[in-house]
Amino acid sequence: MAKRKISIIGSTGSIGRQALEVLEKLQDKFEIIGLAGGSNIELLFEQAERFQPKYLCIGKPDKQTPDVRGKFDVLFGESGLEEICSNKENDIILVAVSGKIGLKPTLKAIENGIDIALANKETLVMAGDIVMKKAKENNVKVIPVDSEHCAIHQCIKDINQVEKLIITASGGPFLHKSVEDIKDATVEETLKHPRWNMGQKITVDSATLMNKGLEIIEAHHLFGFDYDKIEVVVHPQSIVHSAIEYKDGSVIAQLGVPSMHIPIQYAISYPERFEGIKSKSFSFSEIARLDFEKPDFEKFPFLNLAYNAGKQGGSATVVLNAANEEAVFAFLRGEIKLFDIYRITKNIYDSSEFIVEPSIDEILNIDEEIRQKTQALIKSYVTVQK
Ligand code: MN3
Repeated sequence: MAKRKISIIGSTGSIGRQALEVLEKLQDKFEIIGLAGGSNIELLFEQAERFQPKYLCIGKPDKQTPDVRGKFDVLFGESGLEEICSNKENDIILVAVSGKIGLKPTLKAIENGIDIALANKETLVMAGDIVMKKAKENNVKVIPVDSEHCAIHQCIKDINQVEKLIITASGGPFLHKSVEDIKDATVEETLKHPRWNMGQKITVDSATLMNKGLEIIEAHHLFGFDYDKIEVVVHPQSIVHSAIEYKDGSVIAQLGVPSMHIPIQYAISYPERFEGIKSKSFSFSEIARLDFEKPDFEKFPFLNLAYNAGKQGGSATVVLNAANEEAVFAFLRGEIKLFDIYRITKNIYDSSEFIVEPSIDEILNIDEEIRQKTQALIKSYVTVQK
């Protein structure tokens, strides 16, 4: 069988690194066409030496960047990402960059008929309507890497018979802490996620449950379900990765140990399955118990805000995403408290006007405007606190 040709944009991030661990095991199944990394150039070169891609895209070259032209076809920055994603040699692109930088390259790949394994939430949160419409027009598969959506993707046989989607949430490090504890949470406490080892931004989002909020929006676009047909249930063990309920009341769930290797491998291999990196067989008796509970919407107000923004549609989710991200960065810099992330995001959200069907350029402009507006608000918070 011919090898499947793949490029990874964002190969030095958490998902990208784990994807290469998967691909190391599947060298007889895949050929790597392109790798693209951001600021971790040392790691990117290490990966390039090991996996020998045809194309190498360097996000932010500096004076220290060694000259590897001649060894690889070297591309740079955002235009380099778009070039890799326009290259029809690829059968599939793993979009593992974080943030809005994933949007345009993903669209390029879709326009060129290349399937997408999508690990970048912002692409759908910011422009889900446009992206999914284009994917349909170009007959392109968008396979989710996010573990919950990957689980739902695995459960669905006939989407027309599905009544609702049930997304599980681990609840993060503050699940059973009081509101008072959460208010004074340090960056360190917030970054201690009980189940998943991920990048910093998503780990903070998991602590506030904003990550789940973004995932509701992601699910709406990926599977075309109304928001009132998307339910969140807290499941601290993170063994049930999500579930669907069919019209007849039958529920199908996908289970597995919490490891991103599985959804990454599924997304790049679909519709096939390979043994790959699987280390041991799943054991119900070892797990012994699975707990479920309702999410606490008062303690985690981001959930409702995300449902509201999703139902509002258009640019509302762009505003939500940009304001939250800027506030999370300020929290990580120690400028604001954990609860301020919500306060600031809500303030920006409530004071913004939305447009119904924004174009990609409008989306990117709104994103930029909201970031500036949020940074200004953060400055005023910091001044007050001093
Ligand atoms: Mn997830």
